[in-house]
Amino acid sequence: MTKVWIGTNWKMTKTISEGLAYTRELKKLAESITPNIELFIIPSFTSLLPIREELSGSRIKLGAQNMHWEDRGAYTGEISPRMLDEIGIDLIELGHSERRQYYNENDVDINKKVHAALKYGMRPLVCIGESIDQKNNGISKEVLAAQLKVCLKNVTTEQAQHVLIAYEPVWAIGERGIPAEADYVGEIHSFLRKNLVDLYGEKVGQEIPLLYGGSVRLDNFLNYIQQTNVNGLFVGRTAWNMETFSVLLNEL
Ligand code: G2H
Repeated sequence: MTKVWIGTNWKMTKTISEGLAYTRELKKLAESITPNIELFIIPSFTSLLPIREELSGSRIKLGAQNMHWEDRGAYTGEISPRMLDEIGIDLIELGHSERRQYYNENDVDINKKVHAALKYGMRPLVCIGESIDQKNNGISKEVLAAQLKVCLKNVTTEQAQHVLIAYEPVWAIGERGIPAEADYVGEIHSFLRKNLVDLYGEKVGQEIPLLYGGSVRLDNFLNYIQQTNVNGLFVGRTAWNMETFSVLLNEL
């Protein structure tokens, strides 16, 4: 059965109590949805430990929104892989465009974080995406190929089996985002798949999950998920509310 990855990044939205209430509802829902869905949630750091406990015995995977690459050190305000490993984190979201835009993260930093995550057995969920200027100038594919190459630098074929990629065009994200055309998403995902096959060979390159994210809504998610090489959806606002998220999950 082909797996479909469906997950949500809560960004900076839910408190611990709000997050726990959401998680309890999602746990119940997870028992009734199709088993081929790999479901994951990515709360804020403050909620990770209580939510880890709440998720005990559940199929829902837990992710963190960011991480430093060093094990420890004088990096005020940062969280290390050692700390996340202690909580029992399954995956780490790295390189979201909001991290790149507001905190100057670049592909070289993301590559260091990818290696740190792999060292601790956590799956990196690497986010890549082009800006509207890059798209309008016709260089989306060059930009994405470069992001992929640098973010995955020195990642071996064996390690690549644990990597997930999320394509999130910057212009499609958030309140002001314009939802992408499904055909465009399909074309980009096929391009990314080819790049992954070039990097890691046919078997591993074909198996790396490619998720799509950016204004995924109830009126467009089926169009995205039906595209070849779209292996999942990375959802923001539509998944923060259980009323809408349950509709999406039940229709897959
Ligand atoms: C993009 C997405 C979450 P939204 O960041 O992956 O958010 O669906 O709200 O555009």
